[in-house]
Amino acid sequence: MPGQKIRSSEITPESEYLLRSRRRMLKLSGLALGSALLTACGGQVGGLLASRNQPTAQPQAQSPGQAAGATAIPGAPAAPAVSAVKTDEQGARANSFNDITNYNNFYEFSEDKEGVAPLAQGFQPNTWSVTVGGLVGKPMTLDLDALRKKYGQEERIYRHRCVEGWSMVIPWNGFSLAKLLKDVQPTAKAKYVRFESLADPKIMPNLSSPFYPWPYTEGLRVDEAMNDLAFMVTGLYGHALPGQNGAPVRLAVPWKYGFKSVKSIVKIDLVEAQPKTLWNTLNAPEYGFYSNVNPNRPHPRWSQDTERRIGEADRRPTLLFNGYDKQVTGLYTGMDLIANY
Ligand SMILES: Nc1nc2c(c(=O)[nH]1)N[C@H]1C(S)=C(S)[C@@H](COP(=O)(O)O)O[C@H]1N2
Ligand SMILES: [Mo]
Repeated sequence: MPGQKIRSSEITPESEYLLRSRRRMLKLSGLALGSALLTACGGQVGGLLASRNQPTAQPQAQSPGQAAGATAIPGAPAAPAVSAVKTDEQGARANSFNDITNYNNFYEFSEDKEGVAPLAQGFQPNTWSVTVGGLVGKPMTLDLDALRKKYGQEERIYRHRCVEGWSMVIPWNGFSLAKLLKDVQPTAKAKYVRFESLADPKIMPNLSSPFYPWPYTEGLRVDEAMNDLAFMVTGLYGHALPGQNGAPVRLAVPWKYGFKSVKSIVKIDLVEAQPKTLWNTLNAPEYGFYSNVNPNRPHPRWSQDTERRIGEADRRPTLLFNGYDKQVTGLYTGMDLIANY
């Protein structure tokens, strides 16, 4: 995709803080600096603040049929039903299929955003299933086909804001998480939902990294999870969800930073206590449990005031709750959003 490459070094990766502990470990183990381990976090600390506004090509308007390498969803309608929920920004154009599928954070594969897609080729998830259990009346295990048959597919065009300071507009296909949760009948004790990603070392090379408490886990409060915006994603641009975007099913929680939108989900549990999450376990001061998009609460190492929309030259202001305030402020009435970051 000539002219559309966005270098990973333009942003400050979430993995950046690991650099120091890696240096220490490498020193201890007597390995030379500059090894392949370090190049994964090639960006400089503060790279975001250096504001490299390099112009990139505008995303091409691309119909799903033109998307290279995309597979049709078996049994899915050619054009998924367009949602009654108007979630797209006025005048915003969705990012191209190429942008969305070649610039990815999926650390189980790689810490290099452009390195994920090649590694996730041939990722064949159709036989995987998702188990929903814990504090529920009716536990369920469903594979991708069963999920699609039971819950259908609608389109949601959502803004996606990564904590690293970049964003995209993505036309997802899927269904509201609330539909699935209602079906399993959470008990009165259930206060949180815990999500767990696939962790298969045969297909995910970076699971060998000792720096992460795999498997990738995330969590939401039950009322957040029941908000209609919380979306179970099974497709993209009318196609099966590519491996690099979190096949067979991933979450999209558009009012929170991207890392809350857990990929390749194999397990969903209703639980009583606030679940541990991968990023919060690694670095609690930087990555809180809530992680609502909030320009008023800087990340300890960079501002969250603005963002770079992939495909745009200039940074744009970041909005509270990523602009979804009308739909979600009710969830946080009376809560201090800085203390509960
Ligand atoms: N299992 C898992 N889920 C994950 C991640 C990951 O590394 N592993 N990265 C998160 C981050 S930081 C972001 S920004 C989004 C990226 O989603 P995308 O590649 O589809 O844009 O996925 C989130 N979900
Ligand atoms: Mo992210």
